[in-house]
This record gives sequence, C-alpha cells and structure tokens, in this order.
Amino acid sequence: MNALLIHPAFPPTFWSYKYAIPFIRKKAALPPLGLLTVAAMLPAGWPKRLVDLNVEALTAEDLTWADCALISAMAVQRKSATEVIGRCRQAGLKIVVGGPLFTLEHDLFPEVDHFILNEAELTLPPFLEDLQAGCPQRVYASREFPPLSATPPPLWGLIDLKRYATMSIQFSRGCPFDCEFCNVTALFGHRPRQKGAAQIICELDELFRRGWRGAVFFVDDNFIGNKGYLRDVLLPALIKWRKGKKGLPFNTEVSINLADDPGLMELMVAAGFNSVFVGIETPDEDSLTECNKFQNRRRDLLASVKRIQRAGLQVQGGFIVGFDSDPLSIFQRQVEFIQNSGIVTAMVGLLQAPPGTGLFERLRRENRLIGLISGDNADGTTNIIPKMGLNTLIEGYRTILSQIYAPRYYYQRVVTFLREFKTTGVDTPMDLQRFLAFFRSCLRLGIIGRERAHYWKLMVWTLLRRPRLFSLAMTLAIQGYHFRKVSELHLLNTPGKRRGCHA
Ligand code: B12
Ligand code: SF4
Repeated sequence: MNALLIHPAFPPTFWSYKYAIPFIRKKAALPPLGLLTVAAMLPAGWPKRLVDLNVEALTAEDLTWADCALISAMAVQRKSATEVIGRCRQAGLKIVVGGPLFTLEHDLFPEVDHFILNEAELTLPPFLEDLQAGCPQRVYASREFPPLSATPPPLWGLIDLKRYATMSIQFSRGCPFDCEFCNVTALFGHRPRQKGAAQIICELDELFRRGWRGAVFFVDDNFIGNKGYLRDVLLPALIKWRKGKKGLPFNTEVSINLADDPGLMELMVAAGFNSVFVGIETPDEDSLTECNKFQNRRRDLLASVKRIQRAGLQVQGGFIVGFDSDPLSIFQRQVEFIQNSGIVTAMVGLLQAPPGTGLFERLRRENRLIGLISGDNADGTTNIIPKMGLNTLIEGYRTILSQIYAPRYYYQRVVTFLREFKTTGVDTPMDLQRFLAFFRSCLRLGIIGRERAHYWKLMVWTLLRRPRLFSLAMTLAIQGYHFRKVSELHLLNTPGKRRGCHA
C-alpha cells in the first residue's frame, strides 16, 4: 500500500507567521506533527510520502503513485482539505482522514472513505486490522484517552526540516482545568497524560542528529499539567541532555499558575525554555468567573506576567472579548493590560463556541449559536450571538487590533518587555539566514515600512541598553510586521460582511 500523507494548506492566521517567515527564508512555521506521528504507526512495509501543502504542491505524480491518501486537518484548513479530498477522489484513492477537523465535524465530508477519529493510538490499529481482514468500517472513534507511553517518535525523514522555522515535540496531552470555551479538554480530556522522559530525550536526540539547532515547540496544551513529574524527572533530564549542546531553545504553553512556582520557572529556564504562551483571556474578574477560568481569578494578572518575564521566560498571551459579563469598557481595558504587561505577542479573538465545549452546549440551549466556528480563533468572527450585540463587539475588537499592532503601541511594548526580561543564554545560534534576516528587516521595516522610525529607535535602544537581546528585538520587529498584516487582513474583511457564520 503506497501511503500518501497530506497536510492541507493554512490561510494566513496569527500563528502561521506567514508574513514573518520569508525573512528567514522558511516556508512554514511548524511541521505537521500529527501526520508524522501517524506515519510512524502505519505498517513499516508501506512506502510513505508526505506532502505538506504549506511548503510544496501536491502533484499529479504524487496522486498516481499513491494507493491511499491519509489527510490530517484542523478546522481552519477546512477549505483546502475539501479541495484535497476532491482531488484524491478524482484520482481514485482510498481516503482516510483524522485530526481535530474531522473529529469534531466528520458528518460534513461525504466523500471520505474512513474516519479515524480522536487519538490514532486507539483508533488506527483496529482500522488497520479490519483493512487487512478486508472489512474496514467507515468510522473509528473512541471515548478513551490512551497513555502516551506507546506513542512512537515522529518519522522526521518524511519532511525536509530546513523548510520549517521551528520543530515540535509533544510531551503531554490534556489539561486539568475546565475553561468553558476550550475544546482541548473535549479532544484530550482533563487528566494530563505524558510521555516518559526517555521518549522525549530520544525525540530530541533524533532532531539533534538530523542537524536541527533551531527552536523546538513543546506542543502541550498545558506543559505544567503534571508539575511533580516535570520537577522530579523531565526537567532534570532536559538539563542533563542540554549540557555541551548549543541552540534548540524551547517554548511551550502553560497556565498562569506557573507564576506561583519560582522553583519550577528556574528549572524550566535551566532546561532551555525561553518563552511560554499563557491563556490570560481577560482582565475582567466577572468574565473569568463566567468562563470558569478559576486559575486566573483572584490574582494580580499583571504581576504574574512580570514574575514569569523576570524569571527569564517571554510571555505570549491569548485574549478574548465577547463574554456575557464583559462591560463596554473591556476593549480599552484589554489594550491597557496588553500594553502594561509587555506581552508583545498578544493574540486577541472574539469568544467562539467550538463544538464539544460546555459553551457550545450552553449557547445551544439559549438559542444563541449561528453556525460553525471558522477554525481561526483570532479572525474577528464568531458563531455566537453576543449579549453586547455583534456590531458593538466587532467595533470594539477593531479598536483593540488597530491599537495593539500599530507601530507606536507595538514597539513601545517590545521595549517594556525587553526592560523586564531576564536573559537566559539559550538561543538559536546565529546562522547565515538569521544574519541576512537582519538586512531584510532593515530594508523592509527600516526603509520601506511605515514603522521605520520606531524600528530604528528600537534597534539603537537595544544596542545601547540590552545588546544581548538584539537578535530577539529583531525577531519581535519582524513578527510585529506579520501581526500587523494579519490584523489588517481581518479588519479589511470586517465592514459589510456578516462576521462569523460558516453554516
Ligand atoms: C502545535 C499546534 C499548532 C502549531 C502547528 C500546527 C501544525 N503545523 O500542525 C501552530 C502554532 C502553527 C498552530 C497554529 C494554529 N492552531 Co494550533 N494547535 C497546536 C496544538 C497545540 C498541538 C497540535 C499537535 O501538533 N499535536 C501533536 C500531534 C501528535 O497530535 P494531533 O495533531 O492531534 O494528532 C493526533 C490525532 O489528532 C490523530 N490524527 C491527526 N491527524 C491525523 C490524520 C490521520 C489520517 C489519522 C489516522 C489520525 C490523525 O492522530 C494523532 C496521534 O494521536 C493543538 C492543540 C492540541 N492539543 O491538539 C492546537 C490546535 C490544533 N490549533 C488550533 C488552532 C485554532 C490554531 C490556529 C487557527 C490558531 C490561530 N488563530 O492562529 C492556527 C492555525 C494553523 C496555522 N498554521 O495557521 C486548534 C484547532 C481547533 C479545531 N477544531 O480545529 C487546536 C486544537 C487548539 C485549540 N484548542 O483550539 N497550532
Ligand atoms: S487552561 Fe488552557 S488548555 Fe486548559 S482548559 Fe483552560 S484554555 Fe483549555
């Protein structure tokens, strides 16, 4: 069986870094880790090819070569996935699909032969057995959450690492918290399940062996879901692994309670972490209560962010507007919070209700749902009827975006952050592309760009005040260009168009 693994194309989104990665001559931000992992679960005797539409084209020759297509997608890839399914159907391939898009919306794809839903560790083996026996079913699903001890390392040999800006590794799945809008717990449950430290070291060794020295993203829903194991086993193992090696800075996603644990932060920094994404959501206490984000409540969120930054971890933040409890002042309060916190990478979205979440069920009961989510949680669309009215919400959202990514506000935030940030020492080693990225940024941002005065002011300020952070300042300037372009795209789409409904 010739297996063609296909990753559909992403539209430009906040995390796609579509407008930033050309500066370092990369094609995509991250590799399709789900497909690379599934590839390792397929029979060893099957010849395999992986086509990631984000870095290359799907050719007629690929389709002729293949016997079956295995497609993985999240909701935001819906359009490209539908096109790919059509092409595979025309080529007469057996179509097998999995991943979040299909797990949550499988009834929308009549042309698919087999749905391998939820986690492939549980649902792929019975499909392969039935296939072998000549009686494969259409849908394989599971309500169980498998241990990750048997998850194989990804088949990195199927992709060209050099085309990606960052590599990824998954340590754990699941999150102990229960935020009402979040589909992570619907997909992966509340009990964090993790790989053993030996599995992680083996995956890192393989990336290192293949010459990777760039950043590695631990793609966990909440990396600190099991603090005991981190403290006692994984982080000490990572510290040991890192000795004598250059590069491979780590980043991940955590909940805000990391700020309460200086020992854990110290260990993470020593292990090579330099950045964490935190779901801050909102500075409004009532809205935090409403969405059950109790780990963010009754704390000084600003002080928590500063503590993490001072420990040596850049904080990237997720923010949401459109809660029932949001007062009309929320838009300005969000802007003020983001500016004061020095969270440079601030992703702001409208509240959406993904299927499978508590919010989706509540709003269905209240008759306040209008179709599906777009799949991009930060594109200014929503599938809910907000209490404050859709127009007010969208206008307020536009006010936020037009401020926080505007050069004056954005560069100000970079300086606020760099002042606070404690340098750790682990960074991506300077290579030719990063060196050239500086000259490209000089040209694009420093000469052509409307942000030119802010750009040069930042470069000079960093050289004089925080010279060790010069490379980081340049990276943030380039990322700011991406955020501005994506937000302009979303703002341009807004007037006149009914936002949200993808029914
Ligand atoms: C890493 C990650 C990213 C990375 C990399 C994405 C990429 N290249 O694939 C980055 C940071 C770029 C990213 C971006 C975005 N992401 Co993202 N991301 C994740 C995250 C944290 C981990 C995904 C991962 O790598 N998992 C590890 C692998 C091993 O697991 P897996 O992919 O789930 O695969 C398993 C199963 O699903 C199944 N499977 C998967 N595919 C297939 C295929 C077949 C054939 C079979 C049989 C089985 C199978 O088997 C695998 C093993 O069990 C998830 C959260 C999560 N826990 O899943 C969100 C998540 C997938 N992202 C999400 C979103 C919304 C986004 C963005 C739209 C955010 C934004 N506004 O910018 C963008 C869109 C992507 C883009 N490039 O523009 C949502 C998707 C929701 C949905 N219903 O579709 C998730 C679930 C987070 C969330 N709770 O909202 N993301
Ligand atoms: S802490 Fe994050 S991953 Fe966990 S339930 Fe809340 S939003 Fe989801």
